[in-house]
Amino acid sequence: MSTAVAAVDLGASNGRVMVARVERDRLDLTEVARFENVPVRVAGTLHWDILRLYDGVLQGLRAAGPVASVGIDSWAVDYGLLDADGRLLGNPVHYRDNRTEGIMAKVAAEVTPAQLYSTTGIQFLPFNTIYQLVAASGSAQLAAAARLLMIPDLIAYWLTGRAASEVTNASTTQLLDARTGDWSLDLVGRLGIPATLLPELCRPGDDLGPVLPDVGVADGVRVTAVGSHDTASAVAGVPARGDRFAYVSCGTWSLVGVELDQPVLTEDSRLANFSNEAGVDGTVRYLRNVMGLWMLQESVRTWRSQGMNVTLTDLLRDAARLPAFFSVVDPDDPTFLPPGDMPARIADVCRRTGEPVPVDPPAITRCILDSLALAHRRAVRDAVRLSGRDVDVIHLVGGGARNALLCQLTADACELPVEAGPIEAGALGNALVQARALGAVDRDLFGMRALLRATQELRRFEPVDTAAARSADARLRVRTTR
Ligand code: LRH
Repeated sequence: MSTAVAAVDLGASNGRVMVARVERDRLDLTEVARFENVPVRVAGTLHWDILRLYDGVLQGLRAAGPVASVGIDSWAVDYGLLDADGRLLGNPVHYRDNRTEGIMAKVAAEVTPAQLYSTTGIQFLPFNTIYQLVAASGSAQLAAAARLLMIPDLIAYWLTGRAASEVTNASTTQLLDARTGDWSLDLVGRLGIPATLLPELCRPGDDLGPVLPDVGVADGVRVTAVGSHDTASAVAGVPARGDRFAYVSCGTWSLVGVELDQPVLTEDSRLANFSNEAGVDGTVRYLRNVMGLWMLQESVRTWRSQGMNVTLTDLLRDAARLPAFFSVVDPDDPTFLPPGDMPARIADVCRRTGEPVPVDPPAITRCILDSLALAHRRAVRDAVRLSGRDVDVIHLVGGGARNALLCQLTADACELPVEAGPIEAGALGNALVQARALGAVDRDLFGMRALLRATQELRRFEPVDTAAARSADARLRVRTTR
């Protein structure tokens, strides 16, 4: 007897509803709906079109057919605010909006970075929820807010009426205490954030209740909390054999790191800007955010808006013919974070650092992929050094696993084999946590991973040419101040 569950996986560029059929030794995944996620700028602020996304979720659930449970995961850090009647107060703001510029320094004046890190263990990224809330302080909207719900929690609330904050995503707020796993009320108080905004925490596998009848879909179907941070579900969906592995969850972002039992809260870890995000089953996702395929997505968008007829297939084919690691940038340069003309910014950074300036789309594509592979190298090496965890293999999961050139370059740059796939690691991790909560599989995290190894298509890339990456890495270290 198989159990069917629906995994809702919302990403920065699209959302998907997938149906997984799970048996003791079988796991099939079918996409039943895919919809675009197009942010909208209103009065100078970049927003998520959350009702359009919710509608996509509802349509997907209608298309899913009978399922026993629904689980929702999405990108991290962003939230909606509800008033005392439970109504949404405006569209959630996009983490790439510039309202948090300069806010990190403001927070540092209240709570030193060392204190903030030793409490939360979270990487300093300008868009973390903590900075978004401080940026919004004094606004009429925040004053009117009774509750804050992260994006997947908001969708779950609309489906069930239950307001809870799932812990893997809550950890990305930079407001959670990494040792206790609870909200840091001390931190929240010091920053003047009303503690009443923060809902009770729940964990992957918790039952959030049935879908309400007036939602009009999947009436009575249970909603189960999953690793609601997409990266948490993707890491649960890494088909690793043991614990000697690093992962690259590669999509809009590359999230690069290792899985641990305990957080690493040292000064060295803070200085290397590593995060201890909460994972499924109490694990720690010790990782760094690397800018990811955003740089390529945004370049393609720019070229198309300039009337160029580029396709990803052509770009990757032409880029593969160019010399390796000829021109590289540091993808973590904050200049690459906002939307806009990416090729122009890459050229500027190359000029500034004395790298050859890539001029045409294939050369720019090549520069992005080489640069990402080098950033993967640095993050894997830092994770190993700072955590003491040795690794024999890198699992590259998510949409980036389709990109054979990036997988090979990552193997070359990291000097380690790369196992690529599954592409849908997030949806699979989401579905397996639900299936386990329903009793359809009786496995721990590694048992679930064995099921993934047995059922999903994986490709292996051995390191071939490691010298070019090594010398480009050395060159980049000298040329950039970061
Ligand atoms: C990837 C992701 C990542 C976050 C970013 C905001 O989708 O969730 O883990 O840092 O989006």
